[in-house]
Amino acid sequence: MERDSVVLVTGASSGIGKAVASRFLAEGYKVIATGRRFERLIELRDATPEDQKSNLLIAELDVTNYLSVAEFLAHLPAEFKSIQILVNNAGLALGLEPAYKAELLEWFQMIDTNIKGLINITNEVLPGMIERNHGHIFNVGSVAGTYPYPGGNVYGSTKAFVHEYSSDLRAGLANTALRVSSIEPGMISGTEFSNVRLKDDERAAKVYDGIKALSAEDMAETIFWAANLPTHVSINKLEVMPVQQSFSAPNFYRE
Ligand code: NDP
Ligand code: 8X3
Repeated sequence: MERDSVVLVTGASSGIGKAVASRFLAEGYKVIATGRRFERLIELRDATPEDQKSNLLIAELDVTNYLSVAEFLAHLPAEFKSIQILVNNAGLALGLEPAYKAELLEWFQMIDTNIKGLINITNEVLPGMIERNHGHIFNVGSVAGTYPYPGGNVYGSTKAFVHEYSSDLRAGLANTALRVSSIEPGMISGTEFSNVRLKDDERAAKVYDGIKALSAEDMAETIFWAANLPTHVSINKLEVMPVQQSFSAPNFYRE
């Protein structure tokens, strides 16, 4: 991608999205950084070096609100209109309870954000990419979409959707130059993921005890690398784990 390309990042107010925004800005890209917490986006802008600030557009955007997504994208300033890279990163897990104790409304919120939010944005950005026959869509999935675990419930299922949707999307774009990549990380520390999931900062911090997990910057580097591969190279799916994370065997209930 050319260094002045426009990158749209959802969920740029913290964690991976924020790191992705900063990574691309540092390389001279124009970045549209979005999220619900506008004050966090202002902090991102304040922390951005002066010479990069004019390349950053921050905007409050809830990906679950289809109408405001469409409205926002229809009224982008001219210099930010031609989005070449879309990083569908906004997402969340809520709860780790067994299914029979889970909150249905939390499940709805995960579906609305991780699935419907992701397709809301994609649907709006795609026509422009097709018109220009140029673009790269990154969907942030998770290893939770491949490997089930107790309490994964609807979160894992939404990430399985991200995995499959990325492939289906790419299949439909087969006669174009567009690329679609499902980026599927394992454990990442230093983001707000576990704080949001567990609603308990102390418990959230313990999740990472004794593990050198991935960082948001590791994922930003991965996405930056994939975006800058030669244009004939497509990373369809990429699973990334910390070395200290791996797989477990199926579980048996014995009489
Ligand atoms: P964070 O909680 O730090 O970041 C999540 C981001 O999503 C925030 O910027 C939040 O912004 C945004 N977001 C949530 N809901 C909405 C919404 N309705 N509209 C717009 N933005 C929204 O977590 P991470 O950085 O760790 O997570 C980023 C992505 O990576 C998620 O999709 C997550 O599932 C995935 N992931 C995380 C892993 C981890 O271990 N941390 C591992 C694998 C995948 P705001 O609240 O301001 O709207
Ligand atoms: C986040 C990784 O393993 O906590 O998607 O589900 S995990």
